Amino acid sequence: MKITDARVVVSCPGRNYVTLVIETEDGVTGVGDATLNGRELAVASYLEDHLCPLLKGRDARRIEDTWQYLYKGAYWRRGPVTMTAIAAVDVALWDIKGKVAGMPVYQLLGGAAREGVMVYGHASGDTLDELSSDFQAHLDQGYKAVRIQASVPGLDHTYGIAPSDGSVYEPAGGSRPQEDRWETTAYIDFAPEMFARIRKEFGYGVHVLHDLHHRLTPIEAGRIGRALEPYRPFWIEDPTPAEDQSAFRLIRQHTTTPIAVGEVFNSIWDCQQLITERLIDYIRASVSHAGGITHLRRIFSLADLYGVRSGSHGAGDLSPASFAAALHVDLSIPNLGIQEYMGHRSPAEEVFTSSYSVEDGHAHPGDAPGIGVEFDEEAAARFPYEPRYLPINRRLDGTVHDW
Ligand code: EZ4
Ligand code: CO
Repeated sequence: MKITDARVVVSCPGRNYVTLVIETEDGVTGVGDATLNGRELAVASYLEDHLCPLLKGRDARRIEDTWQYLYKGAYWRRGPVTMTAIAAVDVALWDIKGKVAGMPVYQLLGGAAREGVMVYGHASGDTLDELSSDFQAHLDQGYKAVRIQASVPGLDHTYGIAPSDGSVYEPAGGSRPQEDRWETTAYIDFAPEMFARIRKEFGYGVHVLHDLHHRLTPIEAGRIGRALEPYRPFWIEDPTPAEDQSAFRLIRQHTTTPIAVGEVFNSIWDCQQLITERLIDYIRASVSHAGGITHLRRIFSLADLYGVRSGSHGAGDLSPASFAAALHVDLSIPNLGIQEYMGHRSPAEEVFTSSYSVEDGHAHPGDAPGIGVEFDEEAAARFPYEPRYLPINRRLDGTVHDW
């Protein structure tokens, strides 16, 4: 079954998405997400200029061989651009395989290991009162797990606060990066206050998560983890810059608060030490940034050996094609932890039609053959690419800090 065409569509239905479309000689089409927030065109070029010419004429059925051919064949290993491009090819090929078999991809991965995939939504607010009413709104929608973020008093532009118009949080914007402020001293006592408020009001029957977005030193992270222990977070996410794997030994010495890391990871090598030394509890690698279904399953299998569970990234910058692919993996692996779910900004639904559903705090990929997402290229053409950057962070004295 020869691949006859592979093309890349860059569009902005609510935010920028890069979508790979692969077509076979018998007219079956597969889609994969190649979006890398703020660096979209680099992946588009990697695919268009380097991978698409190699795909034409290959056998679409040979997923593993194509993965190895593109990974080992590049010689230059790993990296977000390469691994996002390979992921898009991999997901598009799984989509084709499912459509040809007449089965949803999760059936090809071994079938459902559970009824549904627990997801967490995002509650946020400029004040703790606003956070609390957003938290209640999530409970009303059926969420069993909710991430909490609130503006830190004294700091401009705290990470993770959704706009008041109700649209999905999206940090990228502007033709130059917005500049945020960070100072750990302003934050370190605020986080326990925020958790105390939520637990006091809503009790312990709901999972509560929090994202530190790579901003602390290891010893600060140890302190925060310990201070939050009485409020039993489901996890604290990305406490320190995640490329320094050995830093997590220090955090582990100080706290039993579960740790989730890995949304910026793109290969198993980024988390080998974190997993095998049991330095984390949840691995947040995603289908679209970590080499597709083929490679993510390898990461989750390694994690399973060490009691580490999955907790895949699922922000709005991962397109419906990635979210759907994630659900097929989540439904079929033995060690699901939780799946992030933010939804997508309108008018993404005019471009992507999806078979997945989210109900009562649990998601299901649906039973459409393939990944269950149809991509409308004509609709996408109505929403041209808009250059946007992720923010940068500065400390109060002006030093550039991790965002
Ligand atoms: O900042 O996806 O847990 N979710 C996150 C996200 C990331 C964005 C970056 O593109 O940390 O909001
Ligand atoms: Co995060």
